[in-house]
Amino acid sequence: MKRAFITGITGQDGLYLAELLLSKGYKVFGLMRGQNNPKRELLERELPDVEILTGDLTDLSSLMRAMSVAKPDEFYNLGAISFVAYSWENAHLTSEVTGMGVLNALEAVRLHMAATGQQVRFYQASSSEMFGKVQTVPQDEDTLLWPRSPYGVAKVYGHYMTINYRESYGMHASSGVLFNHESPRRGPEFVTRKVSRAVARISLGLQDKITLGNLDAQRDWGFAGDYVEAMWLMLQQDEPDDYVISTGETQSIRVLLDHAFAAVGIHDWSSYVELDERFMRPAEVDLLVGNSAKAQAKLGWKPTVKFPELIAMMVEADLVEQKELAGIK
Ligand code: NDP
Ligand code: GDR
Repeated sequence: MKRAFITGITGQDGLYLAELLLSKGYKVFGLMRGQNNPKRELLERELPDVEILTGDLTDLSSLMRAMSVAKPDEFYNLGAISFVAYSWENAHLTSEVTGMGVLNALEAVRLHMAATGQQVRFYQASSSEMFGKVQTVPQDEDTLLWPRSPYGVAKVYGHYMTINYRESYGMHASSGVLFNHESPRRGPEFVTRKVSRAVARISLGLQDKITLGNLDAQRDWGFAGDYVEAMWLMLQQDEPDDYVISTGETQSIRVLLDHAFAAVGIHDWSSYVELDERFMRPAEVDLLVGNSAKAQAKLGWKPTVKFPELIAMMVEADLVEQKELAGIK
């Protein structure tokens, strides 16, 4: 039985990845932070077979302790402060967790391998936010990195540190440069889920409007379930490498609104949407669209869910959840 250790187990990707690995027969361990994490109950209910270990990416000794219990064949580093907007207000903390946390994770793996002789493969959750002010369209593994937020800068640090550990210590360390991926499990602070939830509530008469920031930004949005498959595939290769994972199609927030409102039969959303400066960012990433040709050729990976289907899936799930919460039959 293969053993996997996941940081960020309580996040969107952690849940999908744990599900995938359990279905493949892995023994899965997940790192959970805090003495009373509110997501523990959800994790225990949805994935009772995951063994929870406590620790924090900013605490190297907690990672080493977790490693000595998990003894993993594969280490997936998904833990991060991942909300870009929050990263300006908490730049230092974001650098500690999203940046230095990667160094701690790599060190925990390196020291564990040196002490036990065990081989551990490492996955780093890098991000299309590293492309920031994009220098080529579409973006691929060779595109120059130009991050536009403290989050993006921290991810660049983690990305290069992963490459450096591969080159310095011969570690099987791979970095997945993943473009935005969404699902009904997406945190409500991100724009797709913010919209799908609000649209569900508006259609049920529970809310009047939704307040947003920049409607012109364009993102390459895929389905999280597809993207965790790519993470696993990277660690099954003989050689470690870096891969862009994306759909190759980009949509604006306006198009997102078109699809989300259409899912509840509303075709003119203008009276339901308000703009608010508070949701504008000090520096914006205007356009992201990825070229995942390398992953498609080498990993045999490809996305299976199209954008309209993804948004309809999210609105549908939010309708069920909101009806349940409001006691609507
Ligand atoms: P989420 O925000 O849903 O999950 C983040 C996870 O990190 C949570 O489990 C959170 O725990 C954990 N975490 C936060 N701080 C710490 C800490 N100090 N120590 C240990 N764990 C911590 O993110 P996603 O699942 O969407 O993304 C997974 C990874 O992929 C992240 O690194 C993200 O930056 C990256 N990424 C995501 C993309 C996307 O579109 N989803 C695209 C590209 C990269 P808690 O629940 O306790 O807060
Ligand atoms: P992003 O995702 O920053 O791309 O990072 P997010 O959904 O937060 O923003 C996408 C775009 O929508 C615009 N936007 C708004 N965003 C939010 N959250 N709320 C709003 O009200 C709003 N109005 C407009 C934003 O300005 C932006 O242009 C996500 C995260 O998962 C990162 O961790 C990951 O690395 C990247 O995707 C790839």
